[in-house]
Amino acid sequence: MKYSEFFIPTIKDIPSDAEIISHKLMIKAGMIKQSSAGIYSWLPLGYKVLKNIEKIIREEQDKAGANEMLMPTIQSSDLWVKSGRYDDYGKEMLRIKDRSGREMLYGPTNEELITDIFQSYVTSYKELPKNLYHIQWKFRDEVRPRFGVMRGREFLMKDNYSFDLNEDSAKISYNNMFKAYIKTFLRMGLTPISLRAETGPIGGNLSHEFQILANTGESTLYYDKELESLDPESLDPDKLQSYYAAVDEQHNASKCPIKKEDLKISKGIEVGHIFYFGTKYSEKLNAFVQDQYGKRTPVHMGSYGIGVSRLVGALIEANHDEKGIKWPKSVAPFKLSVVNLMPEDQNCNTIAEDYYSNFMTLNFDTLFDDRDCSIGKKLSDNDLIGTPLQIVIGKRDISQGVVEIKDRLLNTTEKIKIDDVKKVVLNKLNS
Ligand code: 5CA
Repeated sequence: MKYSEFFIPTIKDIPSDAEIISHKLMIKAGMIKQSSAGIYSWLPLGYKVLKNIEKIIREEQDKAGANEMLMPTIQSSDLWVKSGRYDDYGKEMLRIKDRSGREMLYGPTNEELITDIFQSYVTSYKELPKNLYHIQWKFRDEVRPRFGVMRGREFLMKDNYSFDLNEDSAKISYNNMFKAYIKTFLRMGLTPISLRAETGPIGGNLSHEFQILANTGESTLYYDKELESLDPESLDPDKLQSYYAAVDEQHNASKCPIKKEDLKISKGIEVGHIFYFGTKYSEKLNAFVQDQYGKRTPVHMGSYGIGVSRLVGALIEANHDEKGIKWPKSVAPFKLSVVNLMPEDQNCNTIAEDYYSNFMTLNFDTLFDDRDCSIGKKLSDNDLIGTPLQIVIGKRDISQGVVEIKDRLLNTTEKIKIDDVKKVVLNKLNS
């Protein structure tokens, strides 16, 4: 993509209601535009990141055996009346009447709808277990939407729902998702800390929250230091769940079961939440199957959420400096910038275009900064939007036969011979 053709409305003046760094940087870097309180348009740069995050989540869900589908955003109130949550959800639910006066709502979550879909088709234990998910916009009329996409009213969530014959089997499904979550967040370059959590309006008695470490996070976490060095190849959910981890309110220093030297204290942001709630919805919404003895039995369910749009903000909270965003490679909107500081110089142009076409041909999403603007603006914009690797082409360097390669994540620059650049950058992109 040529910068001159891409819509990145970077701005200098940040609205005063942007309190936290990720919100400020998302607006400054032209990623989102508020449309009304807690509701945002995703501009091209922001949308690219959102899609990259979705892709990692989708790949890990598919690998874990979950089936992707898509349920509507607008639901009828009927199923919610049956589950008993139509009143319970209170003002957080956006209620809508259609033209014939039927009560509809913008889904804040999908337990009711998915349970109804399941019960329409599945009648035997032989068809279990099943795990269905979708990535769909939700609406919750939060009392105080704030922090940009971190606590929006409209937000994108990946939510799945597991169906099992009994509790033992449901716990296998739960642990399977637990593991998929850890892998998902590790792939995004984040450090996930899992902890036992309250179940709130979703219900049930087993639940874990997934927080990611970020110095600017809202929660204070106390946890076993082992949780900071997980190996994605050998994750044992039972073992992970046995490590100590707690938020402020749960932590009591005098009762903490681990040694002081093993205890870490850091700030975190909740990005995922999983629940096992047994037969809470299946009994009310008639999701019964015949078991191996021919007896009708309600299915055991779990639900599993990841805040997809919140992750964009959380990733920035975990990865930024005074110049702007530092995207981990796996989610970066562009993996590489080719920054031509001298577009009026034929030599610089030829070299820049050669690098650009080379990396585009190799399928690396590359931003070619071909703009006619000051050198300072070019350098600061590329740092602000956080491209992890940057090839900076300047006239003086070229006359000495070199080009600068900047690693935004390590904060290093090196001069590389013009002819070695492709090889060196390719190695870095693949590492
Ligand atoms: N039905 C369950 C799991 S599918 C559920 O709704 N869980 S939840 O309420 O915990 O939400 C799941 C995830 O969505 C949260 O961990 C959080 O990352 C994200 N989320 C929740 N509320 C918001 C919000 N207002 N803005 C942005 N993300 C949110």
